[in-house]
Amino acid sequence: MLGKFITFEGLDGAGKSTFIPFAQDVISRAGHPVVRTREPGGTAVGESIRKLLLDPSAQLSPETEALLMFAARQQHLQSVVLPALDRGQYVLCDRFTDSTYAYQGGGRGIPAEKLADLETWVHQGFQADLTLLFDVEESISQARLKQDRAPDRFEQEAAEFHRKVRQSYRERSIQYSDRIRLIDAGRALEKVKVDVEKYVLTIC
Ligand code: T5A
Repeated sequence: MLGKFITFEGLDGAGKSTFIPFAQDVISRAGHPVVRTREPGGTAVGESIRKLLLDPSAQLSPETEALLMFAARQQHLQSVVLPALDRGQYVLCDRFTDSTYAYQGGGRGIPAEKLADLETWVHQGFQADLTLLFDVEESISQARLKQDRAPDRFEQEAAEFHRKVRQSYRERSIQYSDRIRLIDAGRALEKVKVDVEKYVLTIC
């Protein structure tokens, strides 16, 4: 692969969307072409799946939820991410497979081995070059979520769900310390930016 794949992870409202444009600027200034995308989504099919997954009225079992995440991911990887990397672009992705382990694994209780089977099938060995994990207490991330729109299906989950998701993320950051950089996202924006720039520049 000529390009680099950087993923952004964390609880809903942790600050991913705030810092992705900043990371994009850092990479552009370093002279690399960069594109942004997201999961679930990033393709027409993926965005349709996203609507279903986030719809609070959708009655989905945890297994259906996980399979839909990986279905959207398969489409996204093959038609957007891998071609962009082949062209030498830096791809910034708002959420990726760590979200599935954290939300469907940690939050919903699907065993990691089942998710790993799907990951093996869909990823075929592919991994992010760098993952920035925006770590923040669930009470802070919940308070940051936009008040001007109704919560989606994940945002409306109880605090205990978000606590388990965070715990799962933190465990993965230890297990995959070669790739995942944990950033204390509970601090002021300017302090978080310093870490984002520092870590992004390590692969520029
Ligand atoms: N999902 C996704 C799964 O369950 N499994 C999967 O495999 C995948 C891929 C997708 C949902 O799907 C689930 C997880 C998600 O619930 P999403 O589009 O990623 O949803 O939505 P959210 O994570 O909910 O995205 P948000 O935009 O709501 O949250 P962000 O991007 O983390 O937060 P952001 O940047 O919008 O910040 C929220 C607010 O906080 C402020 C910002 O200005 C903003 O107002 N803020 C700060 N304020 C003070 N100090 C700081 N340091 C701040 N950082 C941000």
